[in-house]
Amino acid sequence: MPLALLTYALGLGERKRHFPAPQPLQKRYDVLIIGAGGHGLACAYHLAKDHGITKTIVIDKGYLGGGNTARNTTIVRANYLTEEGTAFYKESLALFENLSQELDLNTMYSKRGHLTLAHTDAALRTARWRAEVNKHLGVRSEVVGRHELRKICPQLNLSDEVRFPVLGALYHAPGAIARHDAVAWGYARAAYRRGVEILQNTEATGFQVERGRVVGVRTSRGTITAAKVVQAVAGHSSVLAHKLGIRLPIRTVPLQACVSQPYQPFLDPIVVSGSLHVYISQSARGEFVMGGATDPAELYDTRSTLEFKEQLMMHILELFPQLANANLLRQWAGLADMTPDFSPVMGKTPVKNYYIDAGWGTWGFKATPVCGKRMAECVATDKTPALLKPFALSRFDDFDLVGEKGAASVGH
Ligand code: PYC
Repeated sequence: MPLALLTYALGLGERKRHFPAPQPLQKRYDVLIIGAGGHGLACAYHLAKDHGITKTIVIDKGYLGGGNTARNTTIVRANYLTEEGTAFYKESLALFENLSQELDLNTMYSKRGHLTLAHTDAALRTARWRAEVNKHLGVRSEVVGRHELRKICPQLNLSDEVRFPVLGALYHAPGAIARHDAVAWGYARAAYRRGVEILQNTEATGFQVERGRVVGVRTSRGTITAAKVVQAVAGHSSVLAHKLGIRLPIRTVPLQACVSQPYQPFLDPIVVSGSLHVYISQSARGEFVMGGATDPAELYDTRSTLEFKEQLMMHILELFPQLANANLLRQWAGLADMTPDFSPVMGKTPVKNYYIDAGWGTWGFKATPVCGKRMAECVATDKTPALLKPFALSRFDDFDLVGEKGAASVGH
């Protein structure tokens, strides 16, 4: 047994903390970020690194990276349907590729290729549409037929003797997976090293507003004053914004997922079937990471259901009958904040000095680096970066939506 582990187990020697114990609160912060998930922490990091703003505090009602950051299936891709979505996620993918070096922590980023299966002519048409938009913006995506599919994913059941035979797929070679908690911890550590404070178990309970400007946040540990406030609380966005009188066009539904026990390497690409309500990848540890559709009703609850598991397994086995004897290890749920156009909401709000990062639906993890970087720019300069402009909250008043439902991996 390594000596460090032994001394730790026996309670000898000094225990090394990854993050220091919280210090007494400062009188006033330049920026207060509500939500210590990947997005909030990435924003804090980029405020410090790109804009020299280090008097920042990140608070969370739970623990660091314990919300949706810990409750997703870690897929990273840029094969969206709209130009706005594709350009945004293209930048995220580029940032992800270099993230381990940037944060000096292995995020276990693993490029696998991403297949969206088409079982109908309509699905093939959407795949072609996405491929054209993606190529136009310099993102690698192409429609492949069954012959190529067999080469990319020989394990896939391409038989015609099934309910919905596979006709082809959208193949997105840069599609990848990463280690979700490494991403959150990496940003937290890098932000902390630049002077950012992180306060866990501290809930935002209300706001202090003076003459239409937010000037502080009431928390379970008292009021914290700040010049600017950012909310990044996926799964609870409308509840928090409502405390400030901001109405968000969001409905919140659980999104369940599960992993199997670890198995030998079997599946390289990430495989998605919108029609069958299935997505699956195999992690570096060998676990099959799987999910399907969002729950049908609005709910703020992360319970797991047997019904979800049964439906999902039925569909998984249509695509991969070889997994019939695989054992499930764990099941969980996150909370998906769904907007009407399936695109996020980022940038300024009607309340001065209050910025919002919300509405991620089922694809927030893959946006962590770009959202952090661009939200930091927005907060620091008070100007909305070009990449964020299409995702303004005001688009729902202006009827200028960014319809991304066709790029969902998740059934709705
Ligand atoms: O957007 O790729 C995705 C995704 C997969 C599972 C949840 N979201």
